[in-house]
Amino acid sequence: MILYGGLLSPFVMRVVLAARAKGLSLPVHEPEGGLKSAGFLKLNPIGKMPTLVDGDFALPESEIIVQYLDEMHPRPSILPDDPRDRARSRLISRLVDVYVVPQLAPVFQGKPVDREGFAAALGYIEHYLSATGPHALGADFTLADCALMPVLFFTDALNARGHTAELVAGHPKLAAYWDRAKLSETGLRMNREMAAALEAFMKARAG
Ligand SMILES: N[C@@H](CCC(=O)N[C@@H](CS)C(=O)NCC(=O)O)C(=O)O
Repeated sequence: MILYGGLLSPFVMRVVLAARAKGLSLPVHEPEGGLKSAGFLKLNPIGKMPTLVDGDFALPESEIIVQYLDEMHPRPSILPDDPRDRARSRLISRLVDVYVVPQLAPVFQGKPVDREGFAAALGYIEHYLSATGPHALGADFTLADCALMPVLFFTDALNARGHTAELVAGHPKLAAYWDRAKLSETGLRMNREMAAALEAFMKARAG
């Protein structure tokens, strides 16, 4: 299996974290010729990362890729056993996609952070987080952590642009979660990889 994409993408990192948690080896490669090349569009007509290639099967969309990996390699599962916790895990991932990521996108286009909108999106996550941790839903590392940790990287990395770390600090469960998660082995590795990818992105953009 190969995952096409770059580690700065929170969607790519979601899949990478899930694969690591499951003990799967999943090399990540930037697509040769880029996301909009004819060759890549044959694999994924949406022209976005991540795209998983497993033999003759190519699959887009981070959430669907994580589900595929989980069904192909069921143990350890990336979802909790309890149906309500499973639903909560999927919900946090959905909330990240629908409410948190759209708050990050304008910052990459040089626009200011919508502090009110960002705080509201983080508030939705806060509501569903475990009060005890260590992970998003409690004892087990799940899909919710895979979705959440990469976007929390950006709240630190982009703090200078919009005091986004302060917005996290305004949500006690989320702040405590992120303080723990970023010091975990998984979090330290992820932060190193995303920081290196962000630096490379900024350098390339500066020309
Ligand atoms: N819903 C998709 C979102 C994927 C996505 O937007 N990826 C971005 C990188 S973070 C991308 O490939 N952007 C390139 C483009 O839109 O041209 C998923 O979960 O995989």
